[in-house]
Amino acid sequence: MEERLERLLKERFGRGIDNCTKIEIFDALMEITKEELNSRPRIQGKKKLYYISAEFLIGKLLSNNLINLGLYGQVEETLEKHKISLSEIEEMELEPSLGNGGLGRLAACFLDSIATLGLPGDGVGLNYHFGLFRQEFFHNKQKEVKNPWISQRSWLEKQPESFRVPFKHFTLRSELYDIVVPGYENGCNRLHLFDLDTVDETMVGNENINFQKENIRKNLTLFLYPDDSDVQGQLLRIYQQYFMVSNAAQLILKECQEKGLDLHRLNDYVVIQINDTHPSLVIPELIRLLQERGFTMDEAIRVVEKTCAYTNHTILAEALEKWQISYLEQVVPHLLPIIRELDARVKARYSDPRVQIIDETQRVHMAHMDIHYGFSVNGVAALHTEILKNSELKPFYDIYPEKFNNKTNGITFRRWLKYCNPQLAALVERLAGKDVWKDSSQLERLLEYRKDKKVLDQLEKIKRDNKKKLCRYLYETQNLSVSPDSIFDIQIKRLHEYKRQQLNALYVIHKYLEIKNGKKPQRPVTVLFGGKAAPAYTIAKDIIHLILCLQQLLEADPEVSPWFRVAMVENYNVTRASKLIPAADISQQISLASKEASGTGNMKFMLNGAVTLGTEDGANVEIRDLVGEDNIYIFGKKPAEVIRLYDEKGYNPRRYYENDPQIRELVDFIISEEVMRLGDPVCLERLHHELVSKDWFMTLLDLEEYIKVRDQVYRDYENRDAWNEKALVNIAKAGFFSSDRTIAEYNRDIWHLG
Ligand code: 26Q
Repeated sequence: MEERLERLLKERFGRGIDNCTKIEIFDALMEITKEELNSRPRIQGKKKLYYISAEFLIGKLLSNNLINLGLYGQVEETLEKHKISLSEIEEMELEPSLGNGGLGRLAACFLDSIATLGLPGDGVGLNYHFGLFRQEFFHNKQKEVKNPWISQRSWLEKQPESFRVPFKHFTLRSELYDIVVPGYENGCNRLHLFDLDTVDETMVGNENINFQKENIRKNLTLFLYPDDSDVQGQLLRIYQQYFMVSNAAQLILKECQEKGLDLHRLNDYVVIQINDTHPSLVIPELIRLLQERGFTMDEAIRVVEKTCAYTNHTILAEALEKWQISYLEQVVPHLLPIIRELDARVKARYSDPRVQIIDETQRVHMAHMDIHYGFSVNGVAALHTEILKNSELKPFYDIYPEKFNNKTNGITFRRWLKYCNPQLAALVERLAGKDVWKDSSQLERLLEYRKDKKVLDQLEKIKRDNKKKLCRYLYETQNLSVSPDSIFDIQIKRLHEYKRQQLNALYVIHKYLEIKNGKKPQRPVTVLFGGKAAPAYTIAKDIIHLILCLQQLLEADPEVSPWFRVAMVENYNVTRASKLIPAADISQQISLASKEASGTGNMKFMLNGAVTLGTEDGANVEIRDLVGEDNIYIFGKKPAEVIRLYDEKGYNPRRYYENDPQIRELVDFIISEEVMRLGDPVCLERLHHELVSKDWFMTLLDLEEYIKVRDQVYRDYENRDAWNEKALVNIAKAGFFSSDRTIAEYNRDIWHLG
């Protein structure tokens, strides 16, 4: 490796390793890695998966690719000889932000596992030039700035493919860029990202993310939609979705035709996984393209419905996509006869208005189309799938019980342990064997050591080292000073009311007031937040504002800051996640029960030895069942009670606010003089009013118990051996949450590849 690197650097820059800049070394390593990637075999098989997704939150790729290629150690050693650390070189890589959060990161973990299991399966998505915005804090508020990530040095490789995508008023010609996806010690698949060569990056100003929504040719792939709360520019979203799926469908048919396959048996050779409803238009588009190739409507429908499978990621009604027919007519009028035909067939069979594709108000329900015209519908955690079957999608479950199945999410252990926590990875390898990277169930072998004081002390030391590293990083990048001797209590995820960062903030207020009243904690605590809010999601931004004001208030208070600190990490992304998670003691997973489909951060924390403080929601339920009540802290109303409260409209926050003086004190602190002095009274008043008069996600309902249990967590932390044992049990039981397991289940129950 050393020779190869030296040779390349000399060739390219005329200098050796010792005289090259970090960016030059990065360039050379990327080139070597690309050569290696392209020399690995493409994974082949009779049947191929196309995982279509509007998001692939892949993160930086250099280290990940080196690990999967088995070259990480060699490169690290070579650089070390020259007193360079691979992590410094890695900083040169820009992180692509091609996803919002969980759904996009899941797609990235899945690609890793699909290739690792040797299954033929490619991802298909869009090449957003700026992806999701970069978050900056300014006057205690979130500011959105554009995030260009494509430079001369990128993993994208231009492909010869190009397709014509027809819209109402014009036809666009696509371009295709591929990113090679290596399996861990296995062959490669690909991520296909479609783009347009007419996209004009100069449409976007320097210090903002504004652009004209009209000129599709110039703006189609500029940005990723920052979630569902941005109601502006819905037409552009439809343009993006159709562009993505038309290209995907044409690519699929082209690959089949090149192999000389009989399209009437498409489902023997192809399976399409529809990642949430964002790619749902692939169903009518594929039907249209098959009709162009001589199929009757009946024939086309018959084969498409055996080819497409749908994954649901949410039960929030407001996040389910429903498009006005009039909007679709303005963008893709040629799909409407097909969508109307699909709807007519449903209406002829079922009179229940809840299962129609086109409703009385002329909106097209994308999920309904997927369920009627796909062969599989899956939820992403056991509880989530049960809620889909028994309430959210019950009328569909009654019609098609055989289509419904659960696939509990997972994460790739290569990135979320081996790469991000090398010390723990080494200990795990030593205790459980090197096979863990391919067989995650081996982690259970750690259980033998649950009473082994030496191992428990090693765990404690590794955690402290990771905290120290994080402290250094936070200081260098954001000028935040926190102490590695404090408890690290972390909530990192997109800002959303249902995820309840506001509940965490109310606890911070509780602790602040307690310390001001002379009650100091036994040990200092550092509360870390991280997460972006959708630019149009006002209350989510108000919650960020509150957290940042609290950070400033506590920081400036010499009575409080030695004991209790709060910090919000700027621009939370995959890179920052991989630094925060290994340093966590406590993992905050406090969504309102029934609302978080699964969560995957919860799994990453567990794998890295953090203990969960969470509600009975999403995959937290499965974590609890695996580790047992002693090794997790569960609080709050249960899913069934919450669902009942919604059904009966039985929750009124004002009752809690008025009847419980402690709750009132905490909520009113949001608009206290201390906080109002630091912040924007409009935002703080609005948040206060929201909590008292609406509180749609029932923060106040769980507040009292949350405080009680969280206080208990801090007390239990003081019994260091017992706590380290909890950490060990969490790591040992995390094997189930490997995305290799998830993908093996998708393949066994849905895809049937190879
Ligand atoms: C919808 C319409 C218009 C514009 C944007 C959207 C949109 C964009 C992104 C809707 C939803 C998303 C993202 C959803 C998401 O990330 N869901 C998460 O998926 C994870 C993986 O399954 C789960 O673990 C999380 O519980 C779930 O919240």
